[in-house]
Amino acid sequence: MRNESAKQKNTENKDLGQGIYTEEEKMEQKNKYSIIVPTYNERLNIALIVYLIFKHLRDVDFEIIVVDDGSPDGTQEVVKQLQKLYGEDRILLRPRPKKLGLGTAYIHGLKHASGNFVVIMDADLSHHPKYLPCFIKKQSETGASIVTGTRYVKGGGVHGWNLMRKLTSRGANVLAQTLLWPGVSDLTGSFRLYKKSVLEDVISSCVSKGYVFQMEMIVRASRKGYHIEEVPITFVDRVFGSSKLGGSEIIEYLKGLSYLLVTT
Ligand SMILES: Nc1nc2c(ncn2[C@@H]2O[C@H](COP(=O)(O)OP(=O)(O)O)[C@@H](O)[C@H]2O)c(=O)[nH]1
Ligand SMILES: [Mg+2]
Repeated sequence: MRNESAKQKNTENKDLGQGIYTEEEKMEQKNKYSIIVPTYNERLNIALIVYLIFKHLRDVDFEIIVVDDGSPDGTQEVVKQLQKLYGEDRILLRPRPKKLGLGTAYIHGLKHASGNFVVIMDADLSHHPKYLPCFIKKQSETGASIVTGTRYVKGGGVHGWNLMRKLTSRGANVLAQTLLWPGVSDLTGSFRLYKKSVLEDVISSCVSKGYVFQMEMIVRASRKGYHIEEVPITFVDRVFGSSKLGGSEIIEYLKGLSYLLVTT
């Protein structure tokens, strides 16, 4: 009973703006999310993704770190415009001179992150910012070290891929599942939220550079015993620009998989 009325009083006080919060709520308010977005030729997508992040993360402290690898399409010019609009403290542009690959782009972005949580997501809208609140909620409910978006459970899926691409992705995932047993349903996805310290730890033990990086990260995290939770997401194929996934990446993936198999 006493608890009940204390709770009620607490709510009333908050309504009056007197700022009395529970310990848990205080923690949530102190959290800051650094959203790392690697870009290569994303001029047509970057403004939209930034707009959507701001739209969906209203009561959250966050910064967006764009790691652009000297995109010839002028992505950085658009980012500079966005900085004028939203502020340089909310949109950080941390470019590199040339295309150096995704794995090192994350490491580079992470160096500039000031949040205690880091989100990694693609710029091409395949990872919709509407899911960000679900990631944050799942993390705060479970205390997980990593929350990963998954296409392969109920409620998740893939939209806009042809059969070949679906089979490639599914095949890559099933192959890795059977060989590595990581206890996570989507290994090759890259829409994830990490505690910053966990990301720093896991990233420093990863060796791969290309697409296999995503898988290496989650397999190593799982081997290290970190608490990983999943949220279902629908992955929508990019509308603007083109994917950088090609035959050579598939070969690299298979090489990476074999490597993980013998080293983890
Ligand atoms: N900085 C940087 N970003 C990259 C590089 N390669 C791909 N990206 C970005 O990484 C994200 C995923 O790449 P994408 O081509 O969409 O891969 P897919 O979704 O697997 O087809 C997108 O935001 C790309 O712009 C790179 O070498 N450097
Ligand atoms: Mg993509």
